[in-house]
Amino acid sequence: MRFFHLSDLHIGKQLHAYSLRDNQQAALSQVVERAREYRPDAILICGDIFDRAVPSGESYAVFDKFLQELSAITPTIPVMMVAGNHDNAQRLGYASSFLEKHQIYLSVSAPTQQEDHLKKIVLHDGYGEVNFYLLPFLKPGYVRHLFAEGAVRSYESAVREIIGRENIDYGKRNVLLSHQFYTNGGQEPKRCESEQLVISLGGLENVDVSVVEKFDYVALGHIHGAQKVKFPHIRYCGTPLKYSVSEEHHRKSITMVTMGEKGEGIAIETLPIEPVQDVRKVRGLLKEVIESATDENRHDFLSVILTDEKEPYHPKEQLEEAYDCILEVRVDNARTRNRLQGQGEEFCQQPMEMFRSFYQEMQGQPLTAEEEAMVEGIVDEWEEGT
Ligand SMILES: [Mn+2]
Repeated sequence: MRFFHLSDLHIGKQLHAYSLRDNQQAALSQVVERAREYRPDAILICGDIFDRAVPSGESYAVFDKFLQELSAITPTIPVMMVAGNHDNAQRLGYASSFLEKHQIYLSVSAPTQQEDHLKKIVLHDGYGEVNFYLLPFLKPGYVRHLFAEGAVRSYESAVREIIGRENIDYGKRNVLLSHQFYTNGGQEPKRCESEQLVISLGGLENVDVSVVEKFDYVALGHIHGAQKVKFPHIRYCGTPLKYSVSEEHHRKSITMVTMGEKGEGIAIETLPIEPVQDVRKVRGLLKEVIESATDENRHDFLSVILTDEKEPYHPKEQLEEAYDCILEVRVDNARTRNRLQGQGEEFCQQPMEMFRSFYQEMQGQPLTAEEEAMVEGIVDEWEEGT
């Protein structure tokens, strides 16, 4: 049995102010091409299908096109999906019983009634059956009422209890789809900026992998960099695209899992997804950065750090003559470094950092160098006054 493992599509996500629609569409088309080529027995998508709880019409169109292209492949490849923390259960669950007729299986919420159970899909190969358990993102409060008082006190106990009540036969081959923050004995997976995980105090969102290690494969979503958690068979496949500058060195891929007989172990391969526009950090003098533009790289998303001692006039505008998508421009020179040292890094950096991210959030784009200077002036004045 062979299956593709995907997660965190975040359809509709923007990178700074730029739409990623074409990039997302291209990445999903590559998944379809690979599916035609490798003919997996199933495609698993482990949460955060959409970036927002209320996806745009355009986002639905991208997702719809993806499902349509997949379902055009014959024989049909079953698709299994669980909701992530970014997805809205009701919206994602729309028409799910209709979709099942086309072997598209969707689980959007954990059991809420005593008689409810995890959605389980059974596929067969030459070695017998493989059971796929679909566990959507859950918080302890969603399921606490199903158990004795005090049984569910954390994310970990919630996941343990919810899996425990399924009476899974571990003598068979079982696969779990899950979208949670799994850790290895308190050791956190490598994270990046686009995840926007809210880590509650005391790490209560963590679920130790011991809770799921008896599955033959655990297909995870939530963390955006591909990685195993403790064991090769417990794995985050990562996003299909780079969703933040902090992911510039990630190699995005589809995880392809081949499973043989029970106890034989699994084989994992990664099928690269080639980006249309790469996300890159560049550093140097304005002149150098501009001169390094080529026909191939000028469409990439760039995060630029300028090292000019004499600060250039309207650097973003100048860079935009050479490149199509400038995400942000920062300056690193004697002035900006002295400022930090002179005033005590933590103390003075904070208001500026906070304003930068506030502005980004409100305006969908970073401050220009001029605006940056203006706000810095205001912060300076305020600091002198306090
Ligand atoms: Mn995500």
